[in-house]
Amino acid sequence: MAATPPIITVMTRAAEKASRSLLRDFGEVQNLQISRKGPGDFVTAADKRAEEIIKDELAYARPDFAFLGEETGRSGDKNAPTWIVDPLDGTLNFLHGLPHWCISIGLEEEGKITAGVIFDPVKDEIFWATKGGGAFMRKSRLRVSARTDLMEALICYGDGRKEADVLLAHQLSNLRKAVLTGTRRTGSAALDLAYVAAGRLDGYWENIISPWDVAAGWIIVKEAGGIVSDMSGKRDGHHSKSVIAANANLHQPLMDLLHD
Ligand code: LIP
Repeated sequence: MAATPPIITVMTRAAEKASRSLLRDFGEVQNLQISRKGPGDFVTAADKRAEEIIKDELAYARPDFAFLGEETGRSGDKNAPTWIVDPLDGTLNFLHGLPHWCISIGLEEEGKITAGVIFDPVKDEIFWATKGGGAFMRKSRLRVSARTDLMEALICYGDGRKEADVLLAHQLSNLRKAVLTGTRRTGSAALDLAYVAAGRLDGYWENIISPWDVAAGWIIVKEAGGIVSDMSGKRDGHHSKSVIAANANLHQPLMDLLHD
């Protein structure tokens, strides 16, 4: 087994440091100060604290890199390598004490994602990948599922934004006619992508999403042999505000079905 790439060690260390703060807060969600960023879009002191920890840790390790975080926005030279960070993906799950949330850190260089780490502290799973280096959960290599028939696929979706409700209802109606095994909705885009990479899900899509939700998972799915794009099929579309990921057999059939 090759040694862990240094950049992954930097990202993992930052995620693990923030996880200690998040796990403390997760044990006391009833005391968390909560504010609304928008309808159903909550931010907690836990999100903000975690992002500060990650930002400081990454800045110490790579002072010349820029930063784009869900809570603090963009800072640094726009032409520099850029961290794209969701300090707490699955915020609503977290707020309700549902143990399905994670820390997502992606690295963008010249417009492409070159490294990603997704850390689920509750299940103690760290998914990671580097461009051309393969995808892993800790030391175990990840491969997407081998299913070729949508009828047998387990497909996941996200529905965080009400603006997409009518479109989503139409897409789910199409899907229910073509997929026997049903659908899943977990509330964490980053873990949905990690699970596609791990072969636990055969596909995932979300019509409205943010770059920090998908940056890390974008490369983890690709390096696990999957295909990830925005809903128009753009492969470097992590800023496009939509996402669809699946194994290589199902990406196009799923996208065709959702656009039908
Ligand atoms: C969440 C995503 C989820 C989406 C939610 C929200 P957050 O990210 O992971 O897939 O449906 O609307 O965007 O807000 O928990 O970081």
